[in-house]
Amino acid sequence: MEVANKKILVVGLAKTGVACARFLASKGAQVTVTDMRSQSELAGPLSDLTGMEITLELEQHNPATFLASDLIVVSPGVPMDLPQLVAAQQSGIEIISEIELASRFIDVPLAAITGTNGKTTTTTLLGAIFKHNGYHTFVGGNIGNPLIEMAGSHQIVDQVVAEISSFQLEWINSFRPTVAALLNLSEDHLDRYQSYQEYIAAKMRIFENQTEDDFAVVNRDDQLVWAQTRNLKAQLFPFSRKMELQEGIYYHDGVITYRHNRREECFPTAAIRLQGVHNLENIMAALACALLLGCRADDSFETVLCFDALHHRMEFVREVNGVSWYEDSKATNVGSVEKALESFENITLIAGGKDKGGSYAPLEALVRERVRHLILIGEAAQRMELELGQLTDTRRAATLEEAVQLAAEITEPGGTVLMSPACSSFDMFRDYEERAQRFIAAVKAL
Ligand code: UMA
Ligand code: ADP
Repeated sequence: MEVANKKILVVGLAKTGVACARFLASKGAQVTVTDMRSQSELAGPLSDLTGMEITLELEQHNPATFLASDLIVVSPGVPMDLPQLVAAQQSGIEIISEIELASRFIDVPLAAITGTNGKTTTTTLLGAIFKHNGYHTFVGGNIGNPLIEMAGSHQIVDQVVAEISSFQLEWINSFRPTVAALLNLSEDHLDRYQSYQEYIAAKMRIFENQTEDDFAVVNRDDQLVWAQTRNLKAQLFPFSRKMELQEGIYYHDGVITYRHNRREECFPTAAIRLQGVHNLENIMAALACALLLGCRADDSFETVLCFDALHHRMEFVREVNGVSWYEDSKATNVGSVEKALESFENITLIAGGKDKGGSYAPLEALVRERVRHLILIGEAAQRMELELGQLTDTRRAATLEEAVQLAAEITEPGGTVLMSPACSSFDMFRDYEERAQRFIAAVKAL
């Protein structure tokens, strides 16, 4: 792709915008960056562009600039229905996402992981497997570092592992992973999409440009995922915890079995450190991607055995007076909370935060069976109480610290206090990490 001397507009100036602007300017493009935030709010990102010839349009998105561009590169946080983007699209101007731009400059195999939950865990594990197999591996995407950083660097890379969100898939047109994995689907981001179907359609685009030379690693046990896979062009490579597969990877009776083209590899799971059935799924998906892309079975499984849970994903904090405290701040949707509730009994659940618009009804049975006390915080508290409040002892707390105090008072010895919010954190905290740290501090202070 030739970008030199092209007029390119980068929309959004956070991590993605900075990385795209730097890359495009270094390739000789005429770059303009636009962001709704003010110069003072953007001091950090702007300092990363110091000394570069880049035009800034801040505090507004000028429609004329959109219409005068040869190409527009959109950050994931910018909604598709932004009127200026709609107008530019109608005028036939090419609009792409950062992963689309990056993929045009990547000429090594790309393993891309999506799904509502488990992306970061699976991406991190897969990256570690490739590295242990001796590959120069770049791990990036939604996990935190834009893929375009790799295209712009001079490091040697022979394998890319990318965590991919639905937002990033919105503006692709040739993005084509060698192996793409879809871990699961459940309601999320309904504050951004008009419908659940629209969210699913965005996720499915990860397979859109694959051919029969590529692989689609998909969750055979997730009926919604499986139902979407009928017309994929790539070779289907399912994973399952529930059924034996002739072609694919499955778990049965303490053993993961990988079968591909009459090759079989078996991995006993007893010594794996990652807990929870959902992590078994993440491990199978990562092993499938790795082995399909040429990794050795023994080195790959060695990595799995050494791999610990990432922070803020069902993490043990401490035990106080016979009560175990767990922090699961990264559980920002109902699907992840389901897995957390399946992992414990006799639970005091601290939940709530910024409502993403989905239904809490999928939690009903688990709340009835396993949650003794429900403590609700944040903007979503009222709606969660309406949907779940009649199923168990339900209370409200004004702050996370108050919720921790209340949980300490009412949880019986032998019980588990679990902070697994089912919501994003932005109503009360900077992000899920700050929510996690505040919870940990309050629990340590007990
Ligand atoms: N903005 C505008 N106009 C708009 C909307 C936003 O100018 O109409 C501006 C904002 O003022 C801000 C910028 O656009 O300055 C926001 O950009 P961004 O939200 O895309 O932020 P980045 O820092 O570039 O982060 C993005 C991903 N963010 C989102 O998808 C919301 C990061 O995923 C990702 O790590 C990063 O690119 C690198 O690829 C975060 C995330 O929350 C972790 N992802 C969601 C999730 O995991 O649930 C999908
Ligand atoms: P993502 O990057 O998709 O948000 P993470 O690996 O960060 O995924 O995990 C986010 C939340 O989802 C955590 O609460 C974690 O315990 C839970 N989780 C991890 N893997 C899965 C899975 N395969 N299915 C459901 N929940 C999962």
